[in-house]
Amino acid sequence: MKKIKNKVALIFGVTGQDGSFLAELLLDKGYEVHGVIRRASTFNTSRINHIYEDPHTTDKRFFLHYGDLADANTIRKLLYMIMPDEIYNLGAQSHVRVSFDIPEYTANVTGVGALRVLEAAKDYEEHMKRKVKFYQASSSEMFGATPPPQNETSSFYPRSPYAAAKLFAYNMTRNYREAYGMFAVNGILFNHESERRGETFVTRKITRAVARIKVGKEKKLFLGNLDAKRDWGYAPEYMEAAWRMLQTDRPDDYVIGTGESHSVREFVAEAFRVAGLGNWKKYVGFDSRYLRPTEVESLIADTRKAKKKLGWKAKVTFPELVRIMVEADCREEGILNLE
Ligand code: NAP
Ligand code: F7E
Repeated sequence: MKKIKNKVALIFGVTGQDGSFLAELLLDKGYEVHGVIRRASTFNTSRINHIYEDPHTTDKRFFLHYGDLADANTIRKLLYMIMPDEIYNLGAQSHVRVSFDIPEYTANVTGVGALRVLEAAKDYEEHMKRKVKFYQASSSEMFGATPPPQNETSSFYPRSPYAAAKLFAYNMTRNYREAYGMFAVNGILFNHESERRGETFVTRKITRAVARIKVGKEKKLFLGNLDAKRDWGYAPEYMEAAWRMLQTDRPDDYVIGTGESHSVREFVAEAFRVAGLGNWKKYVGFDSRYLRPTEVESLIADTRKAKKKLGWKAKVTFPELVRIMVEADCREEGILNLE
């Protein structure tokens, strides 16, 4: 890979699934990478521990800073201190179901948090006479009830506080681009998963349960709506797309997905099949706690623009994704071979 020297990136949400893959990708490309982490009473850096070297080594290129998307002062201070070329805002209260329980907090962090970063970036550009590129982690959830396939020109119809907050952040990103000429882009990413996916999102909940059932630690998996359809891809590939968006000549918004959709039921069936557990219906129960007051029924990405302008296309297929995740969770439980 060609190394890009002397570029500095700042990542909000570096401890999350995507943040950890993006940090790896940028370090591989030769960037100096700064990540913002939240103070927590327990360790929250498990996804990035493997790339966080000894702070005393001399050629260190990965740095962590305390901060929070609810804290505008610190965001501003970090920008002036780090002087990044690229900012990736991946930070969010990202759980759709939870956003119905904590709507105000979700609006503050997922929505206004993006505005805080944009405002700090605008201020920084004006005062430092330097340009900084901004990436906003927008979401297919913003399409909500709009029928598939969805692309950059589809209308938005958010169905949760999370989606409404993301739509606010999306619109602020566009507005800062148009009003102040900033290089600000929205990556409208459809669901992307991995062995690092949070344990309460449905894919990881399923693959983790499958592995635990396989070793006898659990007997049953309780889920909500099995009919919902999602366009599921593999997270590391999506971070490559995010990076490419900031390397174009002109800031724009892009839909990123596989173009294929599967139901939660299909994911369950495939995961139990890969693990060799037989009929999944024996193991899966229904719990209404996992239903949402308003559901997003079906998402399928139309990614023609990303293919044309970014030369990006998803490679990992649905069965491959399920296998990657089931095998990783089985390894966690000590099962090294599923054949
Ligand atoms: P994730 O695993 O939930 O990670 C979210 C990150 O945001 C974590 O690092 C988290 O820190 C951080 N964060 C939460 N609240 C914060 C706050 N108040 N201040 C600063 N940071 C905060 O999410 P992900 O799957 O990697 O997704 C990355 C981004 O893309 C999110 O914005 C998500 O909404 C969006 N998105 C995700 C998908 C998807 O399918 N994965 C699709 C479209 C868009 P802690 O580790 O301390 O909690
Ligand atoms: O739900 C159904 C649920 O929580 C997927 C986030 O990354 O992607 C993610 O949001 C589907 C929904 O992801 C359970 O009702 C059934 O229809 O894995 P999820 P999500 O809501 O699609 C978007 C693009 C983002 O931007 C978000 O940040 O699965 N479902 N039973 C369940 N979901 C969960 N979590 N748990 C269940 O037991």
